[in-house]
Amino acid sequence: DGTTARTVRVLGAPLDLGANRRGVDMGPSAIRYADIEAELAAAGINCTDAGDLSVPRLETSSATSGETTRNANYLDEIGQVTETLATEVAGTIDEGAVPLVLGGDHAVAMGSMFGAARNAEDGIGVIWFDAHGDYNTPETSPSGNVHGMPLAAAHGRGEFADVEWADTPAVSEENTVLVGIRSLDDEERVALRESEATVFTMREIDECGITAVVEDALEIATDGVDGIHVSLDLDWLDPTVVPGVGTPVRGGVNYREAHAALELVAERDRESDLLRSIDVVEVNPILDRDNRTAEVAAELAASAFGKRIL
Ligand code: NNH
Ligand code: MN
Ligand code: MN
Ligand code: MN
Repeated sequence: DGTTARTVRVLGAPLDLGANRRGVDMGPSAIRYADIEAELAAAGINCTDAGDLSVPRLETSSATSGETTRNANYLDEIGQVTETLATEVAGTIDEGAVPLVLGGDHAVAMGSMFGAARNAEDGIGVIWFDAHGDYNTPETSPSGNVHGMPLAAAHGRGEFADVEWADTPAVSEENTVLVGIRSLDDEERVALRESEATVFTMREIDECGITAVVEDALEIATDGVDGIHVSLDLDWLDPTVVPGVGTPVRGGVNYREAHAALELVAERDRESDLLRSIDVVEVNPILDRDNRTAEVAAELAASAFGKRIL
């Protein structure tokens, strides 16, 4: 209705088992240090911080956990985190707040999406801001890193259909939009092409501009559903802007484009309360310079919740 201020609940998810670079588990601390609370306050948001989920540590996990021989490292541990986080996210939404999940590697988005979908009668859509498609499955992944698979998991594709916590898809393919993509693995590309998801690569942003692309994305993602999940992988931005990410890819969006994109999400949310949950992931303080990437993460989150200049 354009007047109700959002209440945001920050959930830290310091997971690093989904990626092969250590340090991303410190993302939640770095984003808090970048004063996400003040950024959100500036956006007029009531914000509470629920602290960090307890997640299994790499030192006490085995790479080939469980009885499976799947090419998906730590999938059992990550599955536990997914279920815990999904419960937190669903509970937060039930209380009328918007969960803001701080990663952690992008595998945490599975918990966000399965949680956001849990009590959504008409389902949810997703906008995936990322350099990567994150559409691998254990049978296609060249790396075995689960942070390259969360969107495929949310669609229940491939072997995820046999995984208990992923066998009911969280998101319909039709309401899934990827934005800013510029790095896909071969089989991942094939899977995306044959899916119903919409992919806007950097080319579409160059050609049509960020505003037109995100407006289209919002249209597609929100069609017929209860709300959308927004997933922001910081490597969506150009590495010159965000040095603190584990898998940088040249040619990303700049700071102003990223702001414009998330401001559009906020603007649409003011009109129609579409934002159900959001996660901000892949901030790696060890690779960062002066906490710059965490600061960008905090600022972009505030933009998504309606921080305005005027
Ligand atoms: N596509 C690669 C993989 O599956 C890299 C994924 N890395 C990401 N995704 N950061 O956003 O291993
Ligand atoms: Mn990602
Ligand atoms: Mn409904
Ligand atoms: Mn990425």
